Amino acid sequence: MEFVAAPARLSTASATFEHDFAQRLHWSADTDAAIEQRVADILADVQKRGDAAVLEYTARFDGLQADGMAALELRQDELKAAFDSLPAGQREALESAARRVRSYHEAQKKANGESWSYRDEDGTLLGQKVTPLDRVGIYVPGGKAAYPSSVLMNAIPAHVAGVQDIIMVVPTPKGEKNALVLAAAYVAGVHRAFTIGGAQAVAALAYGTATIPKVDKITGPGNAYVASAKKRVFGIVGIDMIAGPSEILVLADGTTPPEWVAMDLFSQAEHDELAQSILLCPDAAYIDAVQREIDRLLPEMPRKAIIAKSLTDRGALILTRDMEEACAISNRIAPEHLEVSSSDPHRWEPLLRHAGAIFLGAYTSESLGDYCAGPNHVLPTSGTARFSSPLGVYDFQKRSSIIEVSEAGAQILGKTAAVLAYGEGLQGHARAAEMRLK
Ligand code: HSO
Ligand code: ZN
Repeated sequence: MEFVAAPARLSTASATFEHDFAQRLHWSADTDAAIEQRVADILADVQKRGDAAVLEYTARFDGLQADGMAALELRQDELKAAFDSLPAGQREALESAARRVRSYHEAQKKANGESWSYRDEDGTLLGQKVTPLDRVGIYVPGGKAAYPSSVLMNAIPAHVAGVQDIIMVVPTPKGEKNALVLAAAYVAGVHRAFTIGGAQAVAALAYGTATIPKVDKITGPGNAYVASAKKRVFGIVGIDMIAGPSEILVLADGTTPPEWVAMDLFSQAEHDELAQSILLCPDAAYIDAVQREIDRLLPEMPRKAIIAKSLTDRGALILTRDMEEACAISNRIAPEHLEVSSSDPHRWEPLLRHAGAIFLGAYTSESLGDYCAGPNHVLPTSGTARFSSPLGVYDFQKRSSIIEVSEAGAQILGKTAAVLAYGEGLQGHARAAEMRLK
């Protein structure tokens, strides 16, 4: 079967641009009512029956029969054995990626994850104390999206934050374990791991069962059932974000070899038929060259069916008037990954405000960021980069305000507080402040 990847060709100079652009970018926020109901039922059942319900769903949905929950736990020696079983090349790659991801997140913690305080002139101390979460759950998808790199990207920032108990869950259909996922858990320092998945795993982590400890926050990607379950348990536990299909936007000035750009578009298109790959460029001949490379390279790709569908249904090659306009459109899209494929990327970077991660220069392929550059690959999608940030150490920390009012400080603050408290009709508040006045 022959596959064709035909991304939409748009031009900002065209009279129909706004309409065509809106159609391409459209995100359906529809949720499937049937999935919602099934997830609600599973959550309620796990909350009520605990381990017994988790065992039943795991047998039913994953075809994994176990006598008891103990059989679904992956012990540390099994994680280590998985690591030892890998070829040396894979072991080294995992360790070197983990090292770089760790260094990046340690720098992140230093820069914006430390406690701080200051004293007023009257001796009053004010500050903020940063503490790690006690226990987090990391959801790792099984099946076609079982990514060991995602184990590193979730567990390492948790570790760097100082989380003492990192619990991983990974669906393991028919009990077939993914050695790379287990090995990544070992390298990243996951404390406990269970071969469970789906809404039942999210429920077990959120409510706790006799075997699965209740966590404070659940992070990690998952399918529609997992996403729905995470939304429903939010409030009982924290969650990171609800990640949509991958996206890449390449902003090109026409100086990068077009085959590099074509392959970068493929790199996210191959994740998912719903993934979105977009090229913005002011040079029409260059856009033609990229399309030629797409046609030439596609037949070589093992995932050509997914790539062809993703590019044809959701992809776009957009001709802009100039690079400034390309930057403005990129800001409107707020992509998950933004490549500035230019000989002068620092000229454009100041114009770029909304993106999960910005990759500067022709050598910075997005795929390096997915694995080993260092920054996190869990990023806001579907335009949410307008208001949210990459997964980071800060997602595994929380902040407490610190207030220590001196005797002198209480004389001033007490009067202000009392006035406002009487204004709100709250005597107790006012008098608590006034009692401390001399
Ligand atoms: N690009 C994906 C992450 C990933 N890529 C994992 C390869 N493996 C999400 O942004
Ligand atoms: Zn990727």
